[in-house]
Amino acid sequence: MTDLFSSYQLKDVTLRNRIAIPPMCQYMAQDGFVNDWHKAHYASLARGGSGLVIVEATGVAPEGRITPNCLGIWNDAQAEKLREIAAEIKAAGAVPGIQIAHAGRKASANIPWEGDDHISIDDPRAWQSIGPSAIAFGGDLPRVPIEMTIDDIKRVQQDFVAAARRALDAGFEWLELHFAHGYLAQSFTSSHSNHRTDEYGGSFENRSRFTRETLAAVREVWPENLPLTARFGVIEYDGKDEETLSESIQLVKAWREIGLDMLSVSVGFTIPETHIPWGPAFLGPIAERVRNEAKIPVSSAWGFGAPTLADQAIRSEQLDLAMIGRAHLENPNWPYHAAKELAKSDPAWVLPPPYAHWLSRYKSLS
Ligand code: FNR
Ligand code: 531
Repeated sequence: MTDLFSSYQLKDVTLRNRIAIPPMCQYMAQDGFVNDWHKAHYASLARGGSGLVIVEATGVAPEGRITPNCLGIWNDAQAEKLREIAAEIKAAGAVPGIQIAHAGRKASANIPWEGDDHISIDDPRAWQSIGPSAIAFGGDLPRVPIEMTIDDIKRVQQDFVAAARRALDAGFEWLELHFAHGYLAQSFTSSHSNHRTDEYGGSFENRSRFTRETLAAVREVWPENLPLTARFGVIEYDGKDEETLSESIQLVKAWREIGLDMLSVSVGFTIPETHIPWGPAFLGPIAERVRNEAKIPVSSAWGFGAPTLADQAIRSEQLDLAMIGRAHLENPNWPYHAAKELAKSDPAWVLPPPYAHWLSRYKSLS
């Protein structure tokens, strides 16, 4: 019986269990470079015992970052430093993944604990954002992006290709394209944010062209034997859910034919006015529907932090991987605690030997 601690093989990569740590921005970079914060952060997460650790949204271009403190992989020097992160994750026994991203109209923002809003235009740190149309997200991100020309579209698609090449050279074995959360790729697919009248706008076929072309271009350079995945908001909770979901499932089928190996099912976050039914594992049934109808392996996040919920999602074949995010910020050793709660044998040996040897003999004093 497959459960949370069963191994998982996708292409030539095998994960030691079904626990994945989704990308989580740290907002601690300068000029896109990783530093000691990221090295300690990712080493600590990987040593906690998960099967896959996906490095946070990493900008494929300077203007593709969300904030000035986001990671980048638009140059070789940044990739050279990211090599150390991939090596730390691998040394701890997890598979090193990375998410490459372009923030589109949500770019040029303050970090969350400094406002989470657009940086004022007279602030030297601000930059002009771009998007499918000159339509702002709204709310705290009111800046109107410049509508991308066809040349801009081709340039950004090539930025994704170059970023994929650098990620491979840096030793990452799992690539995730950030097609979700209202950033550039998601904003092309949504009629809320894309009012173009050329071949990249109008019909869903046209609105999803950016993602299909970008995926195909990255597939050309990403090795066939390594997982090429994407994260996509399949639903917006904007009142048009059935329509959006069925369009999304058609698109995921098209991506599968282009060469997508797994989908990380998420929410669109394309507009501020939505009614998201937050709750434990709320996306599980949506992910299961995508898995069954698009016939592609899926992962999903959003409230799977209770070990029994994550385990049940795997046992019931709702998910192939359970993404456990904030619960890992709360406790980097979450897999160890999950193994104990799920009464796995020798739970301590989910951790590296220097911890496992002692914890396997240890009765907590609390
Ligand atoms: C995130 N999330 C996120 N998602 C993504 O696709 N790329 C990213 O870089 C980030 N960054 C990020 C930073 C922080 C601090 C948080 C809390 C979240 C979303 C994250 O991957 C995950 O989907 C959510 O946190 C929901 O899962 P949990 O936290 O309920 O397990
Ligand atoms: C979305 C989020 C919303 C509510 C709770 C947690 C996370 N994320 C998206 C992230 C950035 C941080 C906020 C990315 O996709 C980069």
